[in-house]
Amino acid sequence: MSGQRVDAKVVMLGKEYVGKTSLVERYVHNRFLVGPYQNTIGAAFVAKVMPVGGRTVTLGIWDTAGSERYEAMSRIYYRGAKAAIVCYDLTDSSSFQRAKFWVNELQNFEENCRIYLCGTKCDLLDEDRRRRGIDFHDVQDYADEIKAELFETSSKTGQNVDELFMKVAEDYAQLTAFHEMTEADLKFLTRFRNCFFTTGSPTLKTPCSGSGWFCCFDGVAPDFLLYYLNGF
Ligand SMILES: Nc1nc2c(ncn2[C@@H]2O[C@H](COP(=O)(O)OP(=O)(O)O)[C@@H](O)[C@H]2O)c(=O)[nH]1
Ligand SMILES: [Mg+2]
Repeated sequence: MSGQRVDAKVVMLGKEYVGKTSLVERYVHNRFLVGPYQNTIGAAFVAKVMPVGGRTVTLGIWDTAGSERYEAMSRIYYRGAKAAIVCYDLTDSSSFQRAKFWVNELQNFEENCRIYLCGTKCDLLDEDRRRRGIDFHDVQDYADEIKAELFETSSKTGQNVDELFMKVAEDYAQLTAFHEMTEADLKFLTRFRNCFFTTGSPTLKTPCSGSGWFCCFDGVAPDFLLYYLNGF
């Protein structure tokens, strides 16, 4: 993939055999490979271009090995990642414990990386509900606690796979929209220092005393505004 511009680095994490490689295969090649299990050695890289709104985002996906033997290496792969898809097998509760390990790692060492929890192999639950190894609500509570998105996917049927990666790309595109505005908007916003502004285009309302930024929003604060404000 040399020479291809990658916008967002995405890393696949999770215990061996949870289905990380299958998820990438389904997403990138729209296929599900059957046959003897092939464990990923070290890590594999693929890139895929996604149209998001009027833009294109190239996701550069690192598919890691997942086994404890390669744990130290995985750290290299999640460094600088914008998103981590932390996988667990819906039928294997131990894999969920292992997912928590990766979440802790990310929280400690890569705090700007967004976390997407992904429960894999949901087709197995369609076959037999009793195979669910982790209660959905427990995972949802955990996802809320760590501010992660939660998806349940099947690489076998394709269920929710595109949706997962689309969400990753959309979130990333939204985040970078702030950055693209930085220069011009910052100059613009500087004119409104010490003023109130309303949602939409900032309009001068009531000048106020004191220093720093003051703002009041008629509706929901536009994200980019909060971004600037937090930066001050
Ligand atoms: N039924 C079912 N099996 C899956 C699914 N995803 C992966 N598998 C199987 O689980 C095993 C491990 O998958 P793999 O993607 O190699 O896991 P990895 O070690 O996390 O990369 C393989 O035998 C896959 O065929 C799925 O969505 N449904
Ligand atoms: Mg693999």
